[in-house]
This record gives sequence, structure tokens and C-alpha cells, in this order.
Amino acid sequence: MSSNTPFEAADIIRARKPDFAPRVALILGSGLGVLAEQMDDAVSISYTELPGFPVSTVHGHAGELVLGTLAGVQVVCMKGRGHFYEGYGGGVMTSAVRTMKLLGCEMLFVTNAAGSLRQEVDAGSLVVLNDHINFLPASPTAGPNDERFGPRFFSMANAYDADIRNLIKDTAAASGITLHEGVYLAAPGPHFETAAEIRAFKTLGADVVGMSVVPEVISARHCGLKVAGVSVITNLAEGLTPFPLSHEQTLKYAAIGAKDLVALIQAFIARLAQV
Ligand code: R1P
Repeated sequence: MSSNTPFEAADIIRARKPDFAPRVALILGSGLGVLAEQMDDAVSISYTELPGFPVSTVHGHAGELVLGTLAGVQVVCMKGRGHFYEGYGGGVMTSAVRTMKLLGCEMLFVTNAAGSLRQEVDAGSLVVLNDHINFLPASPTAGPNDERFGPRFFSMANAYDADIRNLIKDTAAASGITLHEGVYLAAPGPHFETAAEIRAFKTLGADVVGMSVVPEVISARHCGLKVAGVSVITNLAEGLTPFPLSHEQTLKYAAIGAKDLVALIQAFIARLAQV
């Protein structure tokens, strides 16, 4: 959709923190907003003040944009995201992602809470994403194309940048953090998946399942942002666990996994400052 909202949001952000030149944009998923507490010189702006930013209706998504410095690097951090199931449609995150691009970010680092399709990768684990499968009903780039941000047709090869992923894996190894790797499948939600769906998704090649990430990754690749992604596993997926799934469980285990996630991202950003 052709819209000036990303330009309007970028102007508001620049006015709130002059000379701010972020390299990295971070999106913090369910219960993962704690990372923003590690930022220095932080300025917070409510999504309600930013045109095009989806006001979060989900517990664990603060709905604040935080501008500041993490491990010596200027970053912009979305504490919470909008989801397809909240009724915003497939382009739920497009304007926000384009705003990050206009601010000068080179990279989008997405985080999320997800279910694991691998029995050995249990709650509290981290999984670096190497690709995705889109089970949402539409692309965020369907509809009229806004040429100011990217072309009509674009490649999703190397969508989760291999060089960045290797740097994240090296960082995890050097920090003593166990990091798995896998493919994220986006389901529409808000209901959790059935056991039969999970069996099907596993056959298709998915390792983790959630209800986000993909719209923002597609939007980021459209406008030329490099992408990194890490899931915090908050549960084994339906059919792999006797425990009933709930958002309360998501938030409980996100808080546990967030400790390693925060350490990993801080160490990664510190390394990024050297390259
Ligand atoms: C389910 O508990 C919620 O947590 C995850 C799922 O996608 C769903 O929205 O949220 P994030 O993907 O935003 O972390």
C-alpha cells in the first residue's frame, strides 16, 4: 500500500531523539520486552503516538518503541508487535518495518515466543531461524506496490542472512549459550495448532511454530533490510506434550528463556560493533 505513514513516524522519532542513527532494529516478542531494560540513554515512545505502528492487544507486548544504545551500538527496539490474528491483516507490521528502514537501520532482528516441533528442544531453549514457511493467508506485500520501498517482485533467498546467523552462532558458542537452529512456521492463530497440524508441519520441514515473524521478515526483505531471527521456545507443540497450551505458559517460559536471549543479543551486538 502506498502510504506516507512510515515517513510521518520516522519524523516523530527523529524529533524525539535528534542525531539518533540506529544500525539495528529489534522486535521483541511475547514476554521478551526485558531486553529493552538493558538499553542506555533510552527514550520510549508509545505506539499510540506513531502512525502505522500496531497498538498491541496481547499481554506481554508493551507497545512501546525504545530508542537507545545496546552494547555500544545505537538500536531501535519494538517492545511488542502486532499479529495477524489481532485483526490488522497481513500488512500488520509493514509500516513499522519501513519506519526502521527510514531511520537508517541495516538489520532487523526479530525475536518471538514459539512452540517446538522437536522433542529434544524443550521450553526455555533458543532457536536461531534459518528460514520460514508462511501459513498466513496473504503476503504483507500483496496489493499495490510502493516502489519507494522495494520492487514488485523480490527474492526470499537467504531471507535469514547466513553471515549474520553464523555470527550469532559463534557468539552463542563463545558465550556458552546452547543455540539450536531451525525453520519457523507462521500459523494464523490465535488458537494454538492441532496435533494433526503439528504432524503435518513437521513433515513440511518446520522446527518451530508461532503466529508472527513472517509478515515483518517479508516486509524487511522487500525494503532491503537484512534479517536475523531467534525463537525462545515456550512449549513443546500440541501432540508432543501432555500439558495444555496457554498464553500464560508462553509468558512463563519466555521469562526463563529471555535470560539467555538477552545475553546472546547483547554479546552479538557487541561483536557487531567490531565488524
Ligand atoms: C501465543 O502465546 C503468542 O505468543 C507468540 C505467538 O506468536 C502468539 O502471539 O507471540 P510472539 O510471536 O509475538 O512472540
